Amino acid sequence: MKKSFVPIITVVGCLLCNSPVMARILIDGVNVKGSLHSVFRVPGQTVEVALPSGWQTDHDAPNVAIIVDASHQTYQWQSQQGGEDFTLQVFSLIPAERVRNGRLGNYMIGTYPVPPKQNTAAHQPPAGFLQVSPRLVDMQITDHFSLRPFISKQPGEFPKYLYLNDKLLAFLEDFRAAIEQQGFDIQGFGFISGYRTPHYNQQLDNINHSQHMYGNAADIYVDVDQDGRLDDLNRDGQHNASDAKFLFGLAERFMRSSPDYKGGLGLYVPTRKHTGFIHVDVRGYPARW
Ligand SMILES: [Ca+2]
Ligand SMILES: [Ca+2]
Repeated sequence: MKKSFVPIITVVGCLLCNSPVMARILIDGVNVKGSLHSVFRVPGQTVEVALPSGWQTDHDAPNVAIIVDASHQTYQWQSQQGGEDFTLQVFSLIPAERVRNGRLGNYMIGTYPVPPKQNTAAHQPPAGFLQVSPRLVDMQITDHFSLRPFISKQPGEFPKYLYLNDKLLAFLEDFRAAIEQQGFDIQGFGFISGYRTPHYNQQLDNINHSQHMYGNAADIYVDVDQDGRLDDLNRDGQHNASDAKFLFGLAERFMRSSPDYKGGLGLYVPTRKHTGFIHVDVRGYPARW
């Protein structure tokens, strides 16, 4: 981080601390249940932090508004009863107006479709991009995910740039926990891709309005044994399409039972070129393929 400071806001009356299924903290309306979360905003934007009912800060202010400046910032809250803490990392983005001829520095961003498809929030070009230096690559951005898997896989020197909707991060954390509750010893996911620049997305001959370009999407698989392919989730002794369908079913049931999340789910069975995986996104309305 170029600069960080840590205002400790003490939380008292931690009535919900032992209830993992209940709302914990709302960050710009996103329900965050873990102990580490990150948001990506351009300078001047405001991040609204709302503590759950029953929590108060030592300033007697249950709601906090953070105004983003030109440097990354870290905020931390601690439970007065101990044992609970929450860290919010606010990443300051390079404004999108700085993109020139489809580039930021030497890094190819490409061009976002204009006008946005359907003109929905899910198709609005990012307001800015995070400059990713080598030292940021393995930085944790939530409890179980670092920046690394979300970086566009296109060739190019550092600094690289990306945008992420932090609601995707909350989704991935919650979905990971849901899979764990099914009895799988899962830490993170294997990633096929996270953010894609329009430049890279075009090279992949992908659809014009891919949610990957808007930081809303990830292509993931369960890889507890870390051999680079989807695990034998249905435990039939074989690695094949049925495991991808099993994962898709888990995601479908999770999304259907989670009012916080509406979005896309895509099934990709294994081929000679890639393992089985699923696409997930938080576009705000259902899509299936
Ligand atoms: Ca595996
Ligand atoms: Ca199997």
